[in-house]
Amino acid sequence: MNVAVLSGGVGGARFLRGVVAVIGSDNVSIVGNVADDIEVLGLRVSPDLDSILYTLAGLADEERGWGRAGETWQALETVAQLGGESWFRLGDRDIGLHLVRTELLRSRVPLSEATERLAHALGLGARLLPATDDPLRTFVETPEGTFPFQTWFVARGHRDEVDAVHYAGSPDATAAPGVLEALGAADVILIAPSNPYVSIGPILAVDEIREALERRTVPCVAVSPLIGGRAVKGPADRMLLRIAGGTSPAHVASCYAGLIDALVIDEADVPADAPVRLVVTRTLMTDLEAARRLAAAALDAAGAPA
Ligand code: FO1
Repeated sequence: MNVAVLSGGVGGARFLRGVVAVIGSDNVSIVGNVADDIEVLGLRVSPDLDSILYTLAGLADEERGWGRAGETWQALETVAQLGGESWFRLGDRDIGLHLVRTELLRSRVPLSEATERLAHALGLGARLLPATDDPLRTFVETPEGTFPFQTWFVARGHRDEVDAVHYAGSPDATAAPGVLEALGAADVILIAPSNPYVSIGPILAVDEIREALERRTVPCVAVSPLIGGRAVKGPADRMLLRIAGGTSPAHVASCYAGLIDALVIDEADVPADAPVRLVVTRTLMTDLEAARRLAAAALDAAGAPA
């Protein structure tokens, strides 16, 4: 069975670990968000792809939610001492990966190929595909102004309410090599429990990818990132409240209108009045076993034997 998963960073990466635990890594293709990528200190950082790489390679700092475990910060301390840009915290080990990626991109290797090389070097079995090789960046519109994603998220601590999100570059972005093939070959498509606006939204803003989901002939199941209407981490609940008007399963499902056949929700959410079939289970991924159970529930909701 081939499974394609659309995924953002932290929550998505944990879910992916569960998917891989259920069906093995060889048949899993991941379409990752690149719209929160950022250039820092001349280095190209792809936070969501890196969260997936580190998590599936067993290198992630689970507690912090981003970057590598056992990280040290000497390079960044030096940067700060010298008056360089240090608001976006890059650890020493993490910098090693960004150096390799940046060098590859500078020598005109596309992001998809650079990611494949990094994934191979880290021993990933699953295929990790950036949604696009083209420039695609999330901007958030707030009462304080419009900000690039990481300025709002990290520098401003995502405190500003968000009125709208837009994805610069989306009209011209095409799916990266392998993405449409992976979606076309999938027996099941899953949408990880990631933020619908800033993690999955940019992937779906690539027309070819959205159209592939609209045209799908196989089940597509999303997992809600909310538990009892609240985000486990991050601003998804506040964004849904302000942009979609609420945090019920129906509001989450509305983000994926026409694209999903079922939504997996938590026991703490009320399964009423949603435009798609709702499947209730425990969605908090406290450990690998919980992630495995959630992945199995999502696959089951798609009618795929786990
Ligand atoms: N998140 C923070 O809140 N502060 C940081 O300084 C920070 C640095 C960082 C460096 C590399 C990386 O891969 C991720 C990093 N993140 C940081 C997380 C990241 O900005 C967000 O969690 C994702 O972009 C949201 O999907």
